[in-house]
Amino acid sequence: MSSEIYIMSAIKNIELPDIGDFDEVEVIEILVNVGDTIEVDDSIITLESDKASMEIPTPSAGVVSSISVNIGDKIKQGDVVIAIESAEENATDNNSAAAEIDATTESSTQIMPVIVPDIGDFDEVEVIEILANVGDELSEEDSIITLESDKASMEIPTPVAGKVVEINIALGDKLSLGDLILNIETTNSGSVAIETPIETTPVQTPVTAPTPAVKKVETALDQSISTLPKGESHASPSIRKLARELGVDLSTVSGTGPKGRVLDEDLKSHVKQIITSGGTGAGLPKTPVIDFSKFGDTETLALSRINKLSGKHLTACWLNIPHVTQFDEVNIDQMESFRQEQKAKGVKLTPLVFIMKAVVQALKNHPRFNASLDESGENLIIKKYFNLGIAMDTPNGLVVPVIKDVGGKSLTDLATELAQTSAKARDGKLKPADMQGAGFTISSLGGIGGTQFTPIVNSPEVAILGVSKSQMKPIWDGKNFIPTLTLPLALSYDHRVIDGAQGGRFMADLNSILSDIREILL
Ligand code: CAO
Repeated sequence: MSSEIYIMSAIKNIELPDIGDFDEVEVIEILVNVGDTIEVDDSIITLESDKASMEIPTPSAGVVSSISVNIGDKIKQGDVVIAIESAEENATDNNSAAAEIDATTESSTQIMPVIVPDIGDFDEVEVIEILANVGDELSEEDSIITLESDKASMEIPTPVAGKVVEINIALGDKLSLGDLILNIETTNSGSVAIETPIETTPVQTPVTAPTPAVKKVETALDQSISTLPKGESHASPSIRKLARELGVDLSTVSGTGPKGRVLDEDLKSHVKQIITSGGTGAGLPKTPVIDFSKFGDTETLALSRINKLSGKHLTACWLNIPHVTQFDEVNIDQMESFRQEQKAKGVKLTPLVFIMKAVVQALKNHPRFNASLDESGENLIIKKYFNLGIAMDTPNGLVVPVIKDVGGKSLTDLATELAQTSAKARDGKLKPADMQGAGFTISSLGGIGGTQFTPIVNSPEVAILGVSKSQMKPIWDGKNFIPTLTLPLALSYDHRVIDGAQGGRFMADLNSILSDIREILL
């Protein structure tokens, strides 16, 4: 029997992969035309949800034979986006049709190289973690390495399941698109989950691992949500690259394209304006660089990855949001006696779980506080779900995981979930999805101390509650000073969205819910 390599052409439907926690996302751009020749990982469409825009890459190369979506369509996972005619190199036994059929159905062991997929507009990105070892049995989509650029860190998943036979990179290596990460022995027949071949093809001869398009989309999403100002995602990779070369922060450029997308001419006119205005732009004055060792011994400590990421985010929040902070003190005698009763029965509840339930009640009464401004800054998107971000202190810095559906959970459920989530946070095990989807954030320093502090609104949210340590205080009841346990609260809000009077009413309502906890306990 003789074997040979031949090229066959097949029509493949390219479907929308799993793009995370989104459904029915709008098509805002179609980046290919019928007849275009596209390579693996070329972007084919841009989708936009209320949270992020994301370019969807093709997992297969070929010639676009039809486009099944239109601008404005709302599409979901599994919808056909385009069809391509692909030329595939196949090895088969040309003497036996039966052998050919067997080959398509039987699984066989093969070594597949896993390469760096298209991770967006990044090049030479550093390996900061290797998450797999030789001999590990991996499932599809298990993370294998973490890369870190100056803008984001991202976990790269394996697109196939199998056993790691060789790791080809080391910590500190700088990787680019297509670099070999590891070799994996797989019994997978080589088909890529998101491809839907219309024609059954014989044994495939993979030369590169299939691109993990699914994870790539999540990565793009994570970046736009957690590390990049929202506007920055609304530009093509080439514009982003040019902006980076010119040192322009794209979030400061107003885009005239669809949905505020920054176009080439927008970037150029922005730069021209800076040049004509004297070259300094509207940037902040720099603080002086000082050699502190002149004054005594010093030590230099590198900021952690989380410090750097949260630092950028907090700076953006601080600079973009006109903050007002309103303070109050709540009589929590009733809550404390209930808490102590529960403690005596062995049920440990910290004040935070009561505060979470009370905040949700107050958010239901004041929907403006559970909202985000849309991109134009002219509309408020009110969230009908009640998920709370909870600021948590970890050895590596501040993280804000999200506790979902707080209204639907009991105090004890919340206490358990808080304990599990803070353990995960401290161990650095939180996933991007664990930190997304909040409508409002609570930062509690009550277990640590202090009488008050002014929390920074966690954009794109519009308000945040700071909680300090409760104290026994003498409160005048009209006749006597009564010893009362009081809880200090600080509500910071975005004054573009919330007026002082609304802030005052929210706080008064929260105060009354917390000082009489019967409503929370129902
Ligand atoms: N007043 C008085 N005591 C309080 C209190 C308050 N407001 N809040 C908590 N406590 C008590 C608790 O009851 C507990 O004491 P007991 O064990 O005797 O009951 C103790 O303080 C420790 O509580 P905790 O901090 O472990 O638990 P929590 O539910 O209050 O908070 C978590 C959980 C994860 C939010 C917290 O551990 C944490 O990380 N806090 C820091 C948040 C932070 O960094 N915020 C700043 C962000 S901006 O940089």
